[in-house]
Amino acid sequence: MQNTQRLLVLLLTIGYIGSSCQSPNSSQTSTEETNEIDSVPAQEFLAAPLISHIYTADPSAHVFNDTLYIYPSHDIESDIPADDLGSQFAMRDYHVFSMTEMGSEVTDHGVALSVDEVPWADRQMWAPDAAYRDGTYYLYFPAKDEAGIFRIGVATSTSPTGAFAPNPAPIEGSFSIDPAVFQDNDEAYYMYFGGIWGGQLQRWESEQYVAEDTYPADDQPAISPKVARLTDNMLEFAEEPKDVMILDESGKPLKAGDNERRFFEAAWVHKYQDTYYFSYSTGDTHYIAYATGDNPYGPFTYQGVVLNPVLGWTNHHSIVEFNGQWYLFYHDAELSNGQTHLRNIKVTELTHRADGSIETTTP
Ligand code: FUB
Repeated sequence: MQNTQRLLVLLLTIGYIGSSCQSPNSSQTSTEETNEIDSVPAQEFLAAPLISHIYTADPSAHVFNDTLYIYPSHDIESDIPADDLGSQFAMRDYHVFSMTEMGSEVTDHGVALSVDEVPWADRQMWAPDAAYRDGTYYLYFPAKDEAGIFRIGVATSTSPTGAFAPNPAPIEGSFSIDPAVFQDNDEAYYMYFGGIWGGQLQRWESEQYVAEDTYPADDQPAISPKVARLTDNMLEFAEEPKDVMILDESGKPLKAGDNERRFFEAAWVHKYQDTYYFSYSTGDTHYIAYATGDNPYGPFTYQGVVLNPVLGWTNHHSIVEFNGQWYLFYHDAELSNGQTHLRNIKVTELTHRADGSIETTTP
């Protein structure tokens, strides 16, 4: 890693520890109600927050009927102490946002789904995604059940903005976090998912849940994200989830100790000129990285960095084409002055170079 990048990661890590030590009863407690969010100077950032009346994160953007819809997490204050499992991310509902064109006003369509409406879900509604098929919109979301195990649920609506009606049980065979649904040209839909540490992927390595965190040795292949094609009704996995292999330049799986490149969470797939781009967060090294392949199952070969570290510990994004321009949606913690669990979504243009590589964005 270059020295400047090391410094940036160090500063962000310090910021994380500092923010997690702040009292939840600090002045930020009332910001959601009063809309008085103190912000650090906007000129230090590449982009301004898209929304400032509530905290939002993990923006999954899609274009439906020529309108851009954003399906983010809704961050909230919590008195749960911060830890490496992300217990402080105590979100309880989702809002949907829309923009008729880039730069236009962002409309908040209100609560689209609440944890209180989902029979199987108990807490922590983390990063969602959405899809459309045959007149129905699908909202996919992770949440912990009463046993504290992350599962992935689905809810449906005839409107892209909801309200969404949840299925009574999570998707059978689902686990971990951060679902991202990609529609290929042949009308097949694939769900990518998974996250280590608080996302619990490391607890499923033996294909059943083990309430203990075991990680591969640094010189062993890293834990892989998962992919499963969805059934035609979009409500179930059509197959057992498979490993998404991310390879290095010599065709070997990235190693568990390769923290700057290995998968951590926040999977996303887009297709550009017949190439499949699998992008993801490297978690504790704070990058959005990407790897490319020639089919939706991979393997994908590591290519580089889409987004450098943001203010706040987590990095999470989506990539979408809207009116002929590609965009990178992401979040940082500008509005909360770096409080990692109180984030705000942003957008900037994304460039594919002539050789297909992606220009790195510094936020
Ligand atoms: O928002 C909660 C979690 O933080 C998400 O699921 C992760 O991707 C990270 O952004």
